[in-house]
Amino acid sequence: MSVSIPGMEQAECIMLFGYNPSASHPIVARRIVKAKEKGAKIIVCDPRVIETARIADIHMQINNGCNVAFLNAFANSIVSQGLHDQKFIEEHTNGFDEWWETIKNYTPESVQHITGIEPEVVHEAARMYATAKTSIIGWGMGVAQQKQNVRTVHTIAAIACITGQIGKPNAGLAPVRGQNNVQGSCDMGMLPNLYPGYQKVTDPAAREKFAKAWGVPLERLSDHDGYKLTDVGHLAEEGKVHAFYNFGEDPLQTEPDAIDLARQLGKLDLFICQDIFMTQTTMLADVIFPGTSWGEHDGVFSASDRTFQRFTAAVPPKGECKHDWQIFQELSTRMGYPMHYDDTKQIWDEVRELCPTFYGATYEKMEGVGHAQWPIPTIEHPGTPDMFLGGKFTTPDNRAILMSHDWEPPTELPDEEYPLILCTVREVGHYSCRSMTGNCRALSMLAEEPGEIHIHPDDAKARGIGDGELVRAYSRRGEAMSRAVLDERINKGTVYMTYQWWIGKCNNLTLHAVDDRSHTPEDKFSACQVQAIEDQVWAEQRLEEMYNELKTDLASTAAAQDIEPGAVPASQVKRAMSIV
Ligand SMILES: Nc1nc2c(c(=O)[nH]1)N[C@H]1C(S)=C(S)[C@@H](COP(=O)(O)OP(=O)(O)OC[C@H]3O[C@@H](n4cnc5c(=O)[nH]c(N)nc54)[C@H](O)[C@@H]3O)O[C@H]1N2
Ligand SMILES: Nc1nc2c(c(=O)[nH]1)N[C@H]1C(S)=C(S)[C@@H](COP(=O)(O)OP(=O)(O)OC[C@H]3O[C@@H](n4cnc5c(=O)[nH]c(N)nc54)[C@H](O)[C@@H]3O)O[C@H]1N2
Ligand SMILES: [Mo]
Repeated sequence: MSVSIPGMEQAECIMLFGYNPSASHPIVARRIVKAKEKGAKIIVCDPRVIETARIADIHMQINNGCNVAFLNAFANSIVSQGLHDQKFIEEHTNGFDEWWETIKNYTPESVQHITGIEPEVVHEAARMYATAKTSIIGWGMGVAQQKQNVRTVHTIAAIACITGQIGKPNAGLAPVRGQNNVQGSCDMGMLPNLYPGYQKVTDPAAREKFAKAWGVPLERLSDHDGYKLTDVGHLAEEGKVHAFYNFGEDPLQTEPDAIDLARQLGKLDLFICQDIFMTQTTMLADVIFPGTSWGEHDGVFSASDRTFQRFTAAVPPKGECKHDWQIFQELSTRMGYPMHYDDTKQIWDEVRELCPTFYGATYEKMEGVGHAQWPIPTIEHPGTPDMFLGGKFTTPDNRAILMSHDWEPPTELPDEEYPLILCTVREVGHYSCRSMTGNCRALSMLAEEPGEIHIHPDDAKARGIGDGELVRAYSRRGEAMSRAVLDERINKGTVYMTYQWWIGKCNNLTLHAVDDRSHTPEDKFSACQVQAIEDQVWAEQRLEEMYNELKTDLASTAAAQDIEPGAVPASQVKRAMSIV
């Protein structure tokens, strides 16, 4: 994020683009409500009538998968109405003319059939965004989980630049992250192309610095980018990846085309999982390392807005569980590279020493409810709520590069056989792979298997589906049982599932198509069909059976693990595969 989350409250205009904070990030949602109370204009651009749409000044219920077409039209409207900031463009950006070469072809009128939005509404929203003193665009998975995700981000950034809605406090870009510490994993270099602190593995100076600090010969540190998570399955299949160490991730629940992925991961020679619960993925593992949970360890989380916060353990670890960092350290030592830290502070201080942007974020500064917001290059530095102030960007000439792209349709469009668009999202009561919230009784009372599929009443009627009935959803890849919710807040022709459910697993249906740069899967768009189930009594019983079977399997794998560590019998693997 270029802005800070508290700063959102001060903005005069907030545009949410494919982000549903009231379900996903209630704390951010509260800031938006407060901004509204202070008089901010709210624009929501989402194919659903999300909660924030109810307090929005303008809600544009765009068609799914139209992002780049819509944003190009929005940018076109800004320039056509003369709302761009000529001075900012001249002083702080490069490439305007080339950018306009693409954008000029996207009038709101010419793409209305793609976006579904009346041109006058686009013009009004463009005026609202461009003329406010400070505007923020917030986006989430409605942008990230699309084929054109990186291109969409370029387009959004260019819109902020041509209007000068960046480079001043409380105006700019708010791409929110997922979990409490997704930002932290990126900050710490858990990316295939970066060391901690956003230092490129391909940068010889960075490589030399880390090799020296870690006391290893230069050639032991890779000089090229590694593989991305979404590549692991097919690389295992092709025999290019033999071992996979999976840390805090349940890909068989959360990666697309999960049935195929289970088959691919079955080809690994060695599969290690490090988790705090049994999951469908740990069931496939040869070795499971039990880690401690957030209540049992301490460390530092980074929020989406680059804020480091310390957290402390509430209770001691149970049984054989170890802290994640201790597991890594012991493993490393046994593999011939002795590693020893006494505590997380020692690790953190090493991070600070090696990452100039984080240097001033000391444990002392983060004592109690203290925090530190990077870039924070010195001990005295107050931290940076707003980046790029004065229009100074992190390019060699400090000028932003304007980038534009043509719109491309999503990979798998609906057709006669699979006439519905499947869009997969979040819900308020459950979390990601549900290993954590699914083990919480209170939350299970709120929502339980097989989860819901939201369908427009017209689409339900055409299929003889009643509200609350169990249905069969299927695609070219697989199927899942789900419970229909008739919902007028979604657009006709699209169904919505959340990806939390094990029996109602939408990732049996989703498509493994990834953006060519980030390799993020296109979870927001694939084609499917939904079918009524005639015998609802049978379906309810079948649901119960499948759920109990899966829970029993998870428990028995855990028990087997106790007796015979590291040796999951082949029968176990087969069973796990038949469940997914
Ligand atoms: N309760 C709960 N909270 C969570 C999570 C959870 O599982 N449960 N998960 C966390 C994680 S990992 C993340 S990444 C965040 C994500 O938080 P969000 O970004 O809010 O995630 P989603 O609900 O997947 O998608 C956001 C919106 O994108 C819209 N959308 C779909 N297709 C399009 C499109 O083509 N264009 C546009 N403009 N919008 C579209 C959807 O209608 C949806 O409202 O939430 C986090 N918070
Ligand atoms: N169809 C569809 N699929 C999606 C999405 C979607 O919108 N649609 N969203 C995607 C997104 S944005 C995300 S971020 C992913 C999330 O997907 P995952 O990362 O797979 O799911 P999580 O539930 O966040 O957590 C993964 C595992 O971490 C474990 N864990 C929790 N705390 C700790 C710890 O301290 N140490 C260790 N070792 N393990 C721990 C949990 O028990 C859990 O099994 O899902 C993606 N999948
Ligand atoms: Mo996420």
